[in-house]
Amino acid sequence: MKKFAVLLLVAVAMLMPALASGSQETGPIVLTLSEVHAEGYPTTLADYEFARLVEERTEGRIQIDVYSGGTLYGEETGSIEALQIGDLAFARVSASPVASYVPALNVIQLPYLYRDGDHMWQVLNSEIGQDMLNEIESSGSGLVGLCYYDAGARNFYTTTPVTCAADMAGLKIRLQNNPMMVEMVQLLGGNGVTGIGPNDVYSAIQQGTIDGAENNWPTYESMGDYQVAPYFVLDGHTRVPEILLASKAVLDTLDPADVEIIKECAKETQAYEIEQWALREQSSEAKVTSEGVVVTELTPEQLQEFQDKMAPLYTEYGAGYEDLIAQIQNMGL
Ligand code: BDP
Repeated sequence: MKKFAVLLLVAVAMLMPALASGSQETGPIVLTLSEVHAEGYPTTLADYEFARLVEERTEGRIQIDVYSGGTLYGEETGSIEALQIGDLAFARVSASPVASYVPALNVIQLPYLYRDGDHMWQVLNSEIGQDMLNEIESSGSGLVGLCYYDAGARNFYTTTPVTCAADMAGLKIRLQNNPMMVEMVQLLGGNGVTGIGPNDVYSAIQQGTIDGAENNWPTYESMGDYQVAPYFVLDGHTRVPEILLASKAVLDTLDPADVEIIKECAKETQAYEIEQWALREQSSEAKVTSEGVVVTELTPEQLQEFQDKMAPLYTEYGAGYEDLIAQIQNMGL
């Protein structure tokens, strides 16, 4: 007993200097942010801007390291699950896979919900969008929604021409990990394929595992998918905002004042990303069309066909949110 107490004292005495010097020389808290997009992509630029602001405002107490190109997690569901258990601090993801953890998010990404980008931003910047963001945190998902970013409109692109909704029949289309999106393609008579990260879509098309996918101009261009699936139909089925997520478990370990700074900095990067987005959307469209992509524009009747076929999603995924959907649809009218 005596011997043990002495040993304990010795151990504590040996540890003391280490602890003391550790606290004196403590460097910044280093947090990791996962991003599937490449360097220079609008969301990646916004991630770095977020990291820069946080480092500046916390006077170097918090450093955020951005890992782009899906090097940490090739699939956003992987990063979301890492956030939930506190293995990762931040992930910039699409709202689409987040809906599997926070189902209410499907409401703000229903097909043909918004008239255009301005309408979407009006909704996201209103109480509706902010309530949705808060819902992520209060849902018990272990996730914290920091802000939204723009991701334009999503369109189908394929290895064979699609000129109307009927042409989608039988096509294998890669989708984000979201059952609502899988059903959307099924309603068109196609087969939705999930489990392929955005950086692997190109090779899946090349190998014939899928006949196409769907995305916005910048991702279509940046991932190189246009080289293997050159038919792009402007059906604009969804506008799915991006979300910058944080891990609740990680935020809980920080000084609450620093958490406030993090939240404030994230919000500030939204305008920056929207600016970068507008530029990249234009340049990506110009690039792929100059490189031989066949763009199909739809007549209002043809567009209506896509819309009609997808309408059952409103009943299924909008159940319980009828008033909210009507409020969104009427906003700005
Ligand atoms: C892009 C989003 C990205 C998604 C990707 C996808 O920016 O977050 O992961 O689509 O389809 O538009 O997986």
